[in-house]
Amino acid sequence: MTSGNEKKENTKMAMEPEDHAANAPDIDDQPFLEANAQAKSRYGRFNLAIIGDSGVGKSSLVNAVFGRDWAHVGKGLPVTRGVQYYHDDSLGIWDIEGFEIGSPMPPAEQLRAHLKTISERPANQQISVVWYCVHSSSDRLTSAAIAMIRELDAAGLPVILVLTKVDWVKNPITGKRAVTKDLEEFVSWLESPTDGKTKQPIVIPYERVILTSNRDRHGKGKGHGLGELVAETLTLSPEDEKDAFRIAQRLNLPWKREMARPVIAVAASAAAAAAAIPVPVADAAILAPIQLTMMGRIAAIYDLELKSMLSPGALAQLGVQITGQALARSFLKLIPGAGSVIGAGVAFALTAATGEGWLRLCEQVHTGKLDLAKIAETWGRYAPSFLDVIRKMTEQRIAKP
Ligand SMILES: Nc1nc2c(ncn2[C@@H]2O[C@H](COP(=O)(O)OP(=O)(O)OP(=O)(O)O)[C@@H](O)[C@H]2O)c(=O)[nH]1
Ligand SMILES: [Mg+2]
Repeated sequence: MTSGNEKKENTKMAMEPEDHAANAPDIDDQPFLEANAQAKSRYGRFNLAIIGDSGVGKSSLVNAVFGRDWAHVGKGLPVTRGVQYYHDDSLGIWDIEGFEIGSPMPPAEQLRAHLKTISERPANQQISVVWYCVHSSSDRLTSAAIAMIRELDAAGLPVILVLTKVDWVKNPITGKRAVTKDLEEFVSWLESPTDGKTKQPIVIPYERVILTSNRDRHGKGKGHGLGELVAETLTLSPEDEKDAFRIAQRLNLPWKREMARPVIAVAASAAAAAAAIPVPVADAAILAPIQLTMMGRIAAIYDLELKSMLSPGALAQLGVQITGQALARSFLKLIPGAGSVIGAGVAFALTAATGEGWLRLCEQVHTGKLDLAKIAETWGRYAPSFLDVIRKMTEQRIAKP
């Protein structure tokens, strides 16, 4: 890690007037936008169904896991009575009401009708995983809930039983947090459920029980069990929808880094190939499309929609700064043996270091710590320093003996 001070100095170095505007090539921002749009459409949308009685905390869970205000996820389309569909590019939520009291139709039949309606919708709206939400103060599942879980299972949908609003109480002696005795009993009933009347074992085909809360009893804190909930949801997602889920969720950043690193590796290799015959610094712009494509893809992994969020001017400005011609020129004097041309090693290192910097910037935007509208001004703080580039060159040498 380089210190903040070091970073600033290096940035200043890269921003010397001679490196700027006058010699800056016109950057075509198309590869950036195209790669972003293509990656977004390739990853597709993750669709979750969330079922539970009114007020159990469904919307709060969605907000906590996906970082979207339910009401703002998109206009909820009342698909049919009791069913709403909310979506944006990467996430679709089927919000299904428990069941209507007093309805002449039994709950399982109602749900079957809802599932049929959903199955007739387009392919990119089909449910991958279901969170069946039950208030954790319940003492058992109602027969209606059991019938509905069976209905979901029969439709081939994996169900996570989410117990909501769990109260974790600190034991005053041990200091450990635990749930109430009643909830422990509920959970053990769920593990080997029996019929209320006959006491005979029954089957409830859910995959996992997860205890969650969005806050503690004082209305504070980050919540419990949400990490487990996203891990289980990923496990149960169909193979070709796992990436869409990794993108849609906001709790697990390492998943996104794992997706972004291979994108950086591919771009760094492509840059090295493009500079296999060393390129004069003045022609460093040949690396621009490669780097911009990489950045557009990484932005998609962080669920950032560049086109609607950045003005064309900001994008072009960013492109000029990012694609590293200014960077290359000021660095090259310092890189031993580089002279005035960019060789494969330097192209590789510059691209890899740029990718890492961009990844960190995207993380900041994604977590709401940085305003996307300000990234052109902020990029200097994330642009790779001379040391970052040297480090990448060294790593590359170690990797290729
Ligand atoms: N104590 C506590 N309250 C919660 C928790 N989660 C949600 N709430 C509160 O419970 C109420 C209902 O939460 P929602 O997320 O709106 O529930 P919902 O299931 O979406 O409700 P409907 O949309 O009406 O069906 C709100 O006042 C929340 O603030 C939790 O984990 N603990
Ligand atoms: Mg709600």
